[in-house]
Amino acid sequence: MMLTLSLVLAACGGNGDETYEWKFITEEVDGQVQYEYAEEFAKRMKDKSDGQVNIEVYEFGGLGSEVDQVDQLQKGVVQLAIMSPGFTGNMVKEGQIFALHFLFPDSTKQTQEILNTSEAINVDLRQKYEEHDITPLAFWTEGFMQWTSNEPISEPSDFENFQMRVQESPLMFKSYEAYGADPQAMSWGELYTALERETVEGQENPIFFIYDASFHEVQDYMTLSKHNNYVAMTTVNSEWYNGLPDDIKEMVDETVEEMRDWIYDEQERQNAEFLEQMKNDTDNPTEIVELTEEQREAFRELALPVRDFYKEEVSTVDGAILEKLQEEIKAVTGE
Ligand code: 6CS
Repeated sequence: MMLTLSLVLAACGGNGDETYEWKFITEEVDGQVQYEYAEEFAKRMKDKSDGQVNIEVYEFGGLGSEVDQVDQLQKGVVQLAIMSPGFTGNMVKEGQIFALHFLFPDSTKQTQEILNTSEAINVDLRQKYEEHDITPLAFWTEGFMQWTSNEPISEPSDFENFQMRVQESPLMFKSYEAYGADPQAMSWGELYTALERETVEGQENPIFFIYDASFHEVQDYMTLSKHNNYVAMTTVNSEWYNGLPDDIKEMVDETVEEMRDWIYDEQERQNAEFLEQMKNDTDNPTEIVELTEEQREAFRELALPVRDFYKEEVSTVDGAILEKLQEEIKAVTGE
């Protein structure tokens, strides 16, 4: 009887004296959005647990490339990770949905609302990740993606044979091939040098990242294209997460929920502040060009058929996740 009782207690709640030491990796460095998320998450968990949960946050670089980090989460070397779906493109094929240009609304707020509530993403896509021991607990935007280059980009023909850096996702290749570009995959750790040496001619990222990673130093133009949103995921090792005592797991879930608004405001702030800094950086002048709606439309037209490619060639469930997501997007935008 006593034994049964203690087994039940062990399954339901943490032992009050027990301490937990977890590792949380991010794909960014101190100050950048993902890293700030992990630091704030760690702080909240420590406070809530009265010091029982200690999370060590790792900057990008120390534990290998972004793809290496995916492997470390799967193996449980680390328990938590902020992960960009682009780096799981060759494994969780459905996750490449976020590589489709002009899919989400032209509003980060509405995009975040969809990311928070979508069943296609939070149930169906989550399941696809769980097949690979990765549980995404939240999906969130780091802001609109923009292009940088050394020549202006105002129409698709400007991408003709353009060496474009992308992440490890076949669908990102497709998206840029649709504009006539020649994409190449690499880690962002190698990107500054590649741009400097002109191994690649351009890249896409949110403004805060372009400025903080100093890509503007080795690029002359930033095109405000808003062709996509940068989506990141808060992920945990599935087996580890499912084995947590109930009270500790609830604390994790609650903190994930609290972080949604917190990180939304953080990325808004960083993207706005770094845009101003870039405008005022006379040592490294960058010409900032905003595409008109008409100009964006020309890219959009070429991007649309990539959705069929996703449904027919990429998706393992005949595009069902994309179809559901498109309905959910319509419900939010009313279009
Ligand atoms: O371009 C990249 O690969 C990087 N960009 C961001 C915004 N975060 C991390 C990622 O690895």
